[in-house]
Amino acid sequence: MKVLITGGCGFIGTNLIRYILKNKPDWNIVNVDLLTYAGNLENTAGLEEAYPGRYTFVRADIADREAMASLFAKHSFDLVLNLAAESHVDRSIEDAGVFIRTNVMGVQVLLDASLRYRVGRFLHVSTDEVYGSLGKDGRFTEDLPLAPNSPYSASKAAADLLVRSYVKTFDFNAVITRCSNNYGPYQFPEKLIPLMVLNAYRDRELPVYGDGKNVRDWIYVDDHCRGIVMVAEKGVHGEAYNMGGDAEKENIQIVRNILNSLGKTEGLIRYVKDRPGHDFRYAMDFSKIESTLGWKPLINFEEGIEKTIRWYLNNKPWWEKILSGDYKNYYERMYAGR
Ligand code: NAD
Ligand code: TDX
Repeated sequence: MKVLITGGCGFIGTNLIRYILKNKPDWNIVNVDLLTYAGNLENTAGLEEAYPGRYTFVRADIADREAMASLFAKHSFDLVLNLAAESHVDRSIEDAGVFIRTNVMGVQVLLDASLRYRVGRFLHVSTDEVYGSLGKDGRFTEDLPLAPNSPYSASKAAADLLVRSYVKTFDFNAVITRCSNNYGPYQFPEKLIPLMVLNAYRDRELPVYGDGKNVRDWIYVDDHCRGIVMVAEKGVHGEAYNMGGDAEKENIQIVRNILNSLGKTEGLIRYVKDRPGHDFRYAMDFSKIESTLGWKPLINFEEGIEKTIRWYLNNKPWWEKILSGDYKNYYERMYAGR
């Protein structure tokens, strides 16, 4: 089985590649990543040697039609798992352009290449944010209308609709996964949990947006990866599947949890100006994937957050290179003259 994973040098992609190499011995992976600020080649360092013949890295842009055509022509992919994206809401508020390019036009390029080169199945990794925001009650179900509120979530919703249109128009074999907030090893320290862990560890202020009462449903990244593989294998053509961690928390609870775990005081908390258009609450109804495919999250929040905090404490060189900007030179060091 020949699998294309896009965005495999990012947070979820690198965890997914490791999960597949370990658990699916007959899946061989080509990882295509542009290595934007969020892509770190050190995340996948050593995998070629550890899994001979099963893992290949290609640096390319999913929105580059010619590059994708030659890649798809060279490999006959049985499966495409599309994770490449601009993924940070705050950045999309500053500049939406690159979000439209990668998250919408990039998906169109991949869909066209997959159709032309007869890829067996296409799995598009989407997000809970496409549904918009919830009040205090209720959960997102797959049949809700899409109502995104940030340029990031609008670009992801546009991609979902493009995928849907290829299913309907071309009978294209695609499935969509929509997952809640992930956390775990290798998450770029711009997102809430790693940012707070690293700031607390270094006795820096913890910037909490608004009153800190916005709610997210947190899932440990391995649970998401297991679900992606399950949907790729068993999901019904044309369907979307929600995943969630069954762990709703206010942001301020997360921050307090991290401070406690690191033995730091709440004096580090600083309430800052709210994010514009800040979604109040996300919560996932994942009964569809549970009843039809037998998936549910296995790692509870208390266990997952401790594992995550420990990972950051044990991997200081990884995040120090990111904070200093050094990680961006890794590609040049590794590949110069090759
Ligand atoms: P990330 O930002 O950590 O990684 C994104 C990766 O995509 C990076 O390696 C980057 O270099 C690569 N990339 C960006 N633009 C590219 C392009 N034009 N061509 C090729 N590669 C490109 O993101 P993540 O958190 O790992 O998220 C992965 C996917 O999962 C995204 O599609 C995101 O929308 C979705 N998702 C994320 C979460 C979450 O909580 N992080 C939750 C649900 C869904
Ligand atoms: O410094 C911060 N302070 C703060 O209060 C940051 C970075 C975030 N927050 C708040 C905003 C959100 O309510 O924490 C919450 C989580 O923020 P993010 O980590 O930026 O995640 P979110 O905006 O919820 O989006 C995430 O989940 C869905 C991912 O980044 C997306 O890629 C995914 O699709």
